[in-house]
Amino acid sequence: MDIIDDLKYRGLINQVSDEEALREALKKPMSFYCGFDPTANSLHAGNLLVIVIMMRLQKAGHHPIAVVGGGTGMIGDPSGRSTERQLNTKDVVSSYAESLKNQLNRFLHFEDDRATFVNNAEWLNPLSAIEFLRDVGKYFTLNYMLSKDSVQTRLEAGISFTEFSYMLLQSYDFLNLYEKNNCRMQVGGSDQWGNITAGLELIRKRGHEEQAFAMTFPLITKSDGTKFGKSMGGAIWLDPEKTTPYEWYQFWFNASDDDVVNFLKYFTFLTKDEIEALAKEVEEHPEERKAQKTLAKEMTVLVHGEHALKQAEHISKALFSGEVSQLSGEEIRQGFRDVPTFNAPSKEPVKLLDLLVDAGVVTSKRQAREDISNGAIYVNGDRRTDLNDLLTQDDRIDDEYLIVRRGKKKYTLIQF
Ligand code: 383
Repeated sequence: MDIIDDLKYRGLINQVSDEEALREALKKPMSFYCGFDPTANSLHAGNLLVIVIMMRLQKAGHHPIAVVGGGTGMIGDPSGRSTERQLNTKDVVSSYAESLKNQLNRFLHFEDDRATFVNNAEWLNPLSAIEFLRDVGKYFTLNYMLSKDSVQTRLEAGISFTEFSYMLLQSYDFLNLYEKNNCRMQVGGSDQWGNITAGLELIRKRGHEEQAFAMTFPLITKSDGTKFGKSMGGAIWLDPEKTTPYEWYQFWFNASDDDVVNFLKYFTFLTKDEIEALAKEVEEHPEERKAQKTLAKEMTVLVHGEHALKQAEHISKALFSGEVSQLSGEEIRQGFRDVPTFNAPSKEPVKLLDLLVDAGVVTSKRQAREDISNGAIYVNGDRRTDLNDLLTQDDRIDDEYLIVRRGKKKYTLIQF
């Protein structure tokens, strides 16, 4: 399969500017780029698809140019948004840009000049308004700019001149990379089609004859209609401080049977045969969740590495079986991030009965007695039925935690 056929099999192509010519051009190594604006201190699951596509193209012998938008991030892309963005300060944008750079570094091979990293602040920040209006603005008609979706959808609610101009900056990037880095293609999500084709327009109008290309990927949709890449707590981030590797693992593990095969196609490097075997498993033994397990595994190794995968699997198993005593402190912090935490006020031995009330596990001593007698209370995975049970420092896991569970799922973490 050539790269275009592979991308097509995976359902990854939304639009291509000239498919036949592109197929031909991709027979030789090609430099291509994708841009990422520093709008937060981390990339998120929504950016990952493009990153994986850049990896696929690199594996196929092409040269990725990863662009961080230190310049464009000062302006704000209106594409795919119904409201004006809040501008960030220069310091914030450049610190975000630094974080994105570090994250992007992990996915592409930069050694031996096999990939390039650039920040568009390099050429956009020194550009004067006069130069910009003469060398870029002059090549675009208002009519052309107004016809773009990103502008059309904002005509009613209003769009600032700043965001309106964004497409010209992205076009200028493409031109600049075409001229200086021999870049012949820009890729991005389907929200970027308007900006990318504006770049093609500029390259053509500036008299360049060698063809440049645009390729976009579909927006990921989920079978239940909810937005991809969001969980109840908000966006799913690549930064382990924002979304722990365990949460990341769970996010993929929870893919529905209707979505999981598509996600395997989009995001993993499994072959067609491997994916089809897993699709069969979904049909025949959905309860085993083999496809989900594979997806979660692949995605966790890709973003967080083998060690993080081992931990995530360990945490998932422990939480599923209730046998939490083998967890390390670090695993507990990951797996119990959303769980209420109570700091014991002293290191002295404490009666379980009192602790349950103090930590807010139950609302009254009477309830605590009832729960203990009924066998509904577990400490570190062990059922505790003794009303006089005393907990000491020796009961702690990893010298730090007691994990109290009431009933099937209600956990409280106690630092003791
Ligand atoms: C900046 C300068 C360029 C080329 C592109 C850019 C960024 C672009 C943009 N992209 C999104 C972002 O940064 O805003 N104007 O969050 C997202 N991308 C990728 C992909 C996606 C897009 O980073 O569809 C999702 O991740 O294109 O929304 O010269």
